[in-house]
Amino acid sequence: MSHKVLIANRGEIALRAIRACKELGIKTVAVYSQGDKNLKHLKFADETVCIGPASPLESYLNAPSILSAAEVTNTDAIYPGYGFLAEDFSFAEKCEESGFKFIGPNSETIKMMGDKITAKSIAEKAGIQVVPGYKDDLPDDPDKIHAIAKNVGYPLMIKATAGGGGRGMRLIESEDELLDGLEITMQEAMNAFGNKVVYFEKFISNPRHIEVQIVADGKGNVIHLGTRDCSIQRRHQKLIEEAPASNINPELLSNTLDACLKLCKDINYEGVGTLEFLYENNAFYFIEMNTRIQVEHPVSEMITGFDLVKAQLKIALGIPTTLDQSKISFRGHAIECRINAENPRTFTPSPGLITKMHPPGGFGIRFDSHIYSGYEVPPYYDSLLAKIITTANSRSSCIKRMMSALDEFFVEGIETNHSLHQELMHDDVFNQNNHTINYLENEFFKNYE
Ligand code: MV4
Repeated sequence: MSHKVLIANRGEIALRAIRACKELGIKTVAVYSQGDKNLKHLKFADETVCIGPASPLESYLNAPSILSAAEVTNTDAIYPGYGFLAEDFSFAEKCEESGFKFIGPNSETIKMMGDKITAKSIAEKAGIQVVPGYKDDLPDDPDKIHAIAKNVGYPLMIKATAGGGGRGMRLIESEDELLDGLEITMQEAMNAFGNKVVYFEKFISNPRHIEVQIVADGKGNVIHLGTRDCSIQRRHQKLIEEAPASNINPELLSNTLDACLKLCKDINYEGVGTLEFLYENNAFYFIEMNTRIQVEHPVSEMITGFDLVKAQLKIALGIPTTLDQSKISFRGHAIECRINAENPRTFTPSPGLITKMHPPGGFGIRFDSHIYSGYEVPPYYDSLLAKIITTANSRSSCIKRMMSALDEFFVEGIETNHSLHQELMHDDVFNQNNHTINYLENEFFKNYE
């Protein structure tokens, strides 16, 4: 049976998805906004449909328009990628109701994991350690709220159950900030998500950000592709990711990975997914689960040889595939640098015409990007231009390979964070693997001021 997939995304992930479809003999429909008519993947799609004006709300977030495009092209399934509608349970629900397969978990699972309190409870039941805190209903009595917070301990974080990815959370350093902070966080959560329910967590002050990649077929077969360390970030925008995460106690790691598999089996998970943890003082603390493919998926692919996007497509379309942990082996190290169209110090976006560009290449180097000489970066979307991924036997040779890939790579016409990556590849703390989630903002930039 032949399949047709509509790719409801843009940029590098749309290109990544088309490449995977082609390998599987799947027909593709690329949808694009009026600001995106020069996107590279449109040239490789079997069909293209314009879904609206450049503004994301009117195009890539416009569910009726995307579903109409699926209807007129006689699409079987919709590939959401990351961002946009990828974790929007109501979009997945609309796909289900309209007879299009949403490539990912079902809408109930997306909704369940989108509620962070529910996600934490599910994780606990699977035997995963979560950040200690309080996630029951809060009483009205201020004294009782104070008692609960004191029991969690200061500093603590108030997080919106409908938040995630750094949205809807607030640090409370001491009891005199508690009641006002609670009120504000609930109000902000109501405004942003239409849900004011919040929970408390002990503040983990200086952790690494480690995540576990999962693949599940919805029939009880679940595998993991190990860990990624995504600690190099600024304002919740990751800049560098690597696989595997280094220096983790093997027994703790093995127990944590087993518990991640158990979680996915417990909820009969289907598709790829990521369990996010904070890691500090030899302990993993689950924070949330992402039910989509992630930007940084290539580093996990490179250390395992397992194609995550092809797996997504096969699982969703019912193309036979075996998920067998004993067939997964781990080899070497991989690092990804995200090249963004932005000033490397101020992070101000820098859209515009790419007058010249040359991609890096060679052994152990992968370049996932939609840009080309003459491409104009539109101002309407996120600034990701390219992902440079290097793979080598060890972390240190992977870093050296990244230095040489970065030296080959050039982009002219717009500003990029290329030079920031070069500095980081030469940075002592990064090289010694002594960085946490706070390093880039609190130490690296301070040293360069
Ligand atoms: C935390 C935390 C410290 N303690 N929770 C930010 C994104 C969201 N996924 C969870 N986040 C955090 N939750 C407790 N209890 C610190 C962060 C955090 C962070 C986490 C991962 C990667 C980068 C981060 C940057 C700032 C704060």
